[in-house]
Amino acid sequence: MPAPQRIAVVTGASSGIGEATCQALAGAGFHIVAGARRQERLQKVVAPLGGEALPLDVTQLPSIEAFVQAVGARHGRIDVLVNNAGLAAGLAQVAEGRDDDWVQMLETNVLGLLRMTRACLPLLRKAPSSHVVNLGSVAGFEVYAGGAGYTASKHAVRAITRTLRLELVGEPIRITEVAPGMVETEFSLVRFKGDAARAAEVYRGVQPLTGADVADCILWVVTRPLHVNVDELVVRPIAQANAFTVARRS
Ligand code: NDP
Ligand code: 8X3
Repeated sequence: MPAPQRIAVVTGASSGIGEATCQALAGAGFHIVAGARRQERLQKVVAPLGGEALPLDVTQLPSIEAFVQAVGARHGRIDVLVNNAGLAAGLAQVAEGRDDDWVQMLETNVLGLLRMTRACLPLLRKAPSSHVVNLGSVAGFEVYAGGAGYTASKHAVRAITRTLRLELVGEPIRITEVAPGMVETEFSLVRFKGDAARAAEVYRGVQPLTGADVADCILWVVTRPLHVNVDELVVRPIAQANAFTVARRS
């Protein structure tokens, strides 16, 4: 009997790294279940891949529960969970920081990832072997002025990933943090609340990573032999040495 198609759940799949990850994993034979808030965008991503789009707002516990319940009812297990949904909101220093920005980043990047992982664990345990990939960032081990809310959230992703590694050891569940540097997606447009000129300035004079570059890393970690756990993978553009040291062409 042929092995059943492996199920990959990708959060935040309506754009950027999540969208590219759906494409990369579908290309490797996974059945994709994609979640995000923007359903029209999500449908456009999964339709050509033969995948499924389900509404998901990781800041809302009932939304997470409905999403995971639907995956369980349809597939009975999860082989790969990519916790990708996330965002930065603003670049204000702490003295001028906005509560709603901090709450949104922490609710999405930290609580959303924690709650999504907890909800998916029973289905990850139903697969013969499974894998959780968390999207961290170089902001998970570096800091920069104006980044306190975001860097705190990505430091937390790093801590959660390492904690899960301890808690899951002995089970056939791999756990990886993929930590990219600068990737040109809708990330900066979201951070600067639709200010396209300010977002474009982030990538001026440099060739950033693309969502596909990061998806390639995710594909690589999940396709290693089952006894190989890539604990963390840091990837940046060649022109970026750390979060704020970037060689730009004039
Ligand atoms: P994008 O803005 O292009 O994509 C973010 C995705 O997250 C969207 O699909 C968005 O979908 C989804 N999302 C946001 N909030 C929620 C929510 N509450 N519930 C469900 N989905 C949500 O940015 P990226 O692709 O760059 O970001 C993906 C991940 O990569 C993030 O975790 C980010 O922190 C991380 N990262 C990005 C880097 C970069 O330079 N771009 C570098 C390092 C890490 P929707 O709005 O439809 O819900
Ligand atoms: C995104 C990278 O440097 O903008 O996670 O924080 S950075």
